[in-house]
Amino acid sequence: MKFGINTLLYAGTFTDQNVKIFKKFKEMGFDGVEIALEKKGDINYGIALNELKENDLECSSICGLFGPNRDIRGPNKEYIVGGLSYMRDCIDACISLGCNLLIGPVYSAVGRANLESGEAKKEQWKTAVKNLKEVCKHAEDKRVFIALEPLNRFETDFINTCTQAINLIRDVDSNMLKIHLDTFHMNIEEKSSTQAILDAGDLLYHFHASENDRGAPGTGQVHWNKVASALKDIGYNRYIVIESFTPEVKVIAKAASIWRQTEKDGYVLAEKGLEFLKGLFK
Ligand code: LER
Ligand code: MN
Repeated sequence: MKFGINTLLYAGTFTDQNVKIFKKFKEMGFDGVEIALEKKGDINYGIALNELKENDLECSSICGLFGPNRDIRGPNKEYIVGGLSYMRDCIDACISLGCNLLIGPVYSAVGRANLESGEAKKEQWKTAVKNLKEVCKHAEDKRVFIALEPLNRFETDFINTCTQAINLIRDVDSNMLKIHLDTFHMNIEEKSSTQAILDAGDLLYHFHASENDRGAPGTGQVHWNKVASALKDIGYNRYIVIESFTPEVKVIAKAASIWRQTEKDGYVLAEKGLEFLKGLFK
């Protein structure tokens, strides 16, 4: 098992200035960094890769999040174009940073959660399948996997559960498309997080560790022993990335409804969470 940390804990828009933080991540004991890419051009990939190497870290994954004007499930054509081009940029970022995994809810805009008619939903499903097929061709050429993350009901009305993600992947029918599960979202949406992990099985390519209050893993109500045992059962040995947010990083605080501090700061949160996770998988 390898452990990573998502940059959203420290910066909404990750830029060249933020790479200085990698040294601290290494000192804390992380193996990798999950870089949240807001848009192409925010980071000089050469500088970031150099800083990762200097600190004996790797880029575990690129975290893709669609803002309001990027959305591949339609019907807005401009947003589809924006979403597809952003996904291609994320895949290219993966290549430049020596990683082979784009993760996150890259099927719809975060925060798009409405009551839709059955007909509208069916159309959106078809549109998402068509567009994911297209993006998967690019992913296949570049040998980059895409792991789709179900989100809770307040952040999307489209893919809330592992079963829905499996159905979408089945319809897209590409070997490049995989699943990414997050303990925070599973805790809200799944009947059983254990069952969701078992159902994902070999398709599980990425995992976010986040407490039920988005605080440090191990400090809240998530059933971590059951989660760990299910991950062991499916032979999961990829990255477990701590994903958490603080109110200081305004963009993501709004998107993920983070209104209060759960720890003194992001460093304490990451350190506490990592110590707990390492103990859990010892
Ligand atoms: C992204 O990984 C995630 O979990 C979302 O809830 C962020 O808004
Ligand atoms: Mn997540």
